[in-house]
Amino acid sequence: MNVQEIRKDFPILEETVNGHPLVYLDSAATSQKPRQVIEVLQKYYEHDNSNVHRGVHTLGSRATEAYELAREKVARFIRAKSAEQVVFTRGTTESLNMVAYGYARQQLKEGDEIVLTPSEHHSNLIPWQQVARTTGAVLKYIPLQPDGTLAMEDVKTAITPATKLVAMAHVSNVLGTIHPVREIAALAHEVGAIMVVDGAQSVPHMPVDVQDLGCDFLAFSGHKMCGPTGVGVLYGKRELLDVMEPTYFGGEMIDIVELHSATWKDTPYKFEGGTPIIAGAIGLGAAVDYLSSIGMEEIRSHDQKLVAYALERLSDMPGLSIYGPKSGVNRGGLVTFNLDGVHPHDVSTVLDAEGIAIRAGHHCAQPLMRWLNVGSTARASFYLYNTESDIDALFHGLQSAKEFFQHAIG
Ligand code: 7TS
Repeated sequence: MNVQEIRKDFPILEETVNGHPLVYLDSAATSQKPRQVIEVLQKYYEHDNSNVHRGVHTLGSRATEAYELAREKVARFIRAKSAEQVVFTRGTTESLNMVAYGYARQQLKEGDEIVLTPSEHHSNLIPWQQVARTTGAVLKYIPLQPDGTLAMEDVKTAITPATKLVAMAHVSNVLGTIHPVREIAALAHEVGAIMVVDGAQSVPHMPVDVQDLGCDFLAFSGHKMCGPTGVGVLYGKRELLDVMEPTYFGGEMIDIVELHSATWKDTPYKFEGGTPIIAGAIGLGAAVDYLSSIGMEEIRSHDQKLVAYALERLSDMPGLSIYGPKSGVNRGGLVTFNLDGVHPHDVSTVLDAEGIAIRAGHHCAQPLMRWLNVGSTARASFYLYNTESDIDALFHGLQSAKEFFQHAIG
């Protein structure tokens, strides 16, 4: 993998920010977009733009073909058995809400248990709280080990015959922990529960094979994997998508409409009411082509190298606390930290003055912040276009932040 060549694909990396070359370390929030994706979007709007599945005119057929081809590309990317198991959504949040509203709210009843972890992103937490509120199901949490990982013994204790649904992130957006979702899915299936995987931070960064993982649903977002914003995916097992209710009702998702009733199309169309996310899906197809041309194994090992280097450089810095597993081997490409006595927003502001973009805040994981006993944290996250020199820039930026605040505090 030639990172210097890859960097040339990303026009935004030529930006200067506050007089410095941009060092973009916020890909877990959203990734940058390569020219190959931007060009496909531009070409679509300039040459093929039309609504899909409707008109019989030439542009309509071209747009429909491109949209359905994108679905096939995504299906191949996650090794789904068929393209019909790929539903285009607005992103991970919408995908998870669709499962909560269209599946769990219909299928769960009082006393059923939903098993989660305390490190979930709010979008894999609040939908299940809503399901619990309306069905009387109960939320149960697998405790975290001190480094944020899960102990299999605790997973086995949490999953019982009352469990109907297990939901967790494949990779935590704060701790970088990679959860053993394949093993956990097998435990869920032993008791007849389904496994919902939040793949927002895994699908962009490592090979994900839904058949190998055995997950029942997988949700992810296009914008974190070199694709445009506003598009994401819900993958589901066919038999579950067949019983799952649509969330939105209206044009294009129907089969026959009478004055007092209607029937739906088959999956995935029954979930894509209204004009779908046409350009977004086509852009996501281009992103999948781009990532595949580089290779997900290569991207994963690049992330691993960067995170190991970041942990090595940052762990020696006095006054810096790093959260999550201490080794880069079984960890996603991000490092979350705090600098003693300095608010993460201030850390981020000082770094921004040097052109370095990181994220500061609660990362949509307030229960996890409480578990870490902090209000917020700073986070640097890496992707295929980052280099060790980006991490060196972070290290020097953090040193200047430390000096600046030590001086300011006196
Ligand atoms: N799940 C995880 C694990 C995430 O990291 C995110 C977004 C989501 C769900 C929601 O994805 P969306 O595309 O629907 O918004 N995470 C982050 C983040 O860590 N910083 O900004 C967004």
